[in-house]
Amino acid sequence: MNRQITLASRPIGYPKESDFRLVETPIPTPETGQVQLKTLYLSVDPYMRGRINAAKSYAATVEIGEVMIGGVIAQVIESKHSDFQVGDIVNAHIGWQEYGVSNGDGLRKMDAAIAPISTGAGILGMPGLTAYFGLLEVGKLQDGETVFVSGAAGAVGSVVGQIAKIKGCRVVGTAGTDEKIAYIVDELGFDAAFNYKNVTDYQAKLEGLFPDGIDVYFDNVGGRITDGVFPNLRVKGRAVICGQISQYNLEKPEMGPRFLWNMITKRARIEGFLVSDFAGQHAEALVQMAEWVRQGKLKYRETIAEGGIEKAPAAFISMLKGGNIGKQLVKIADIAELR
Ligand code: NAP
Ligand code: FER
Repeated sequence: MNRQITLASRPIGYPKESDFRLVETPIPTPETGQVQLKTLYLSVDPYMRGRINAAKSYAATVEIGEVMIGGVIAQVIESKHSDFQVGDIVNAHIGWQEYGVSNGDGLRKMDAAIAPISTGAGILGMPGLTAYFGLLEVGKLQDGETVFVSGAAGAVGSVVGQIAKIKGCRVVGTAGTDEKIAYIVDELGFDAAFNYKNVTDYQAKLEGLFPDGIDVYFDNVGGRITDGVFPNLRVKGRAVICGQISQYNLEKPEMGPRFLWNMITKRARIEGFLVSDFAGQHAEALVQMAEWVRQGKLKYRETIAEGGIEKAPAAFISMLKGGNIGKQLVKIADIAELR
């Protein structure tokens, strides 16, 4: 049988495990032009929180009773598709289930010789690409600038800071535990970092850390941390709005200060983006990212929940509450020797 996680109810505030249900269905079999996939790792990501709300935003909402959407790293276990062989490892979008079929659309082959296959959902996948395009294309980062990144120890933020260091920038990050702060400074090479849970006046804290102001702010979290940034932007500064995770589980919208005056005096730019806006350039960016990983210029960590598909809801909730360092994954199965 195939085991799947479906949406049982729409969460109010933080999701609960009871908002999800484990169901068993027959393993789907491939037709001509399709492959059969076995999930090895499942990715749990912040964007999924928005996809289980009733209101559709940039993408379709998951209906009650439907399998949770999401990316996986999977192995081809049967192929009726000329581009894929049994044994191939692919990044696929079959959602939270142990087996699925695909007609090949959106499948990306992984090369285990380059890096462990789990990185295809992290540093060499969607989150890494988000960091790359957000910082370099949207943020138009220039060598030697000053960068502040929120959510700095997560899948996206940890890569943002390291790319900024590769570009010779001064980088400060913020994250929610002292262990994460030590990790990004001591292992990833951030110039400075602070635990946002120990600070109340973010504007003053950032004034101290950036006496000459911030050129690029990479925002993963929004809320009060972000409010503290705008008065500290430099002339021609850029605020790249990648995520607003501090707002995703609120039951009531949070009101903030009116900061737009700063955008006038700093002649600054705020721009949001989706990683998919750059889909046509993902392949070439991954070549560069893989090279940086190979050279040791990009380091990464993964937080991997063990125990199979039934652990996916708990891993998702844990990630939303800060339980992860680097990319949060769920281990589903081992690679098999199939050829
Ligand atoms: P992640 O950072 O690996 O994990 C989420 C982290 O958010 C948690 O570990 C937690 O770390 C932090 N967090 C949770 N609640 C918070 C709060 N109230 N205030 C501050 N931080 C909080 O996740 P990710 O996959 O790298 O995604 C990071 C952000 O990028 C998310 O906002 C996501 O929506 C966004 N994103 C956007 C795109 C795009 O195309 N625009 C693509 C991918 C991701 P702490 O311990 O530090 O609190
Ligand atoms: C995508 C566009 C955006 C995508 C993920 C995101 C999985 C994430 C957005 C967010 O976290 O806010 O195509 O693919």
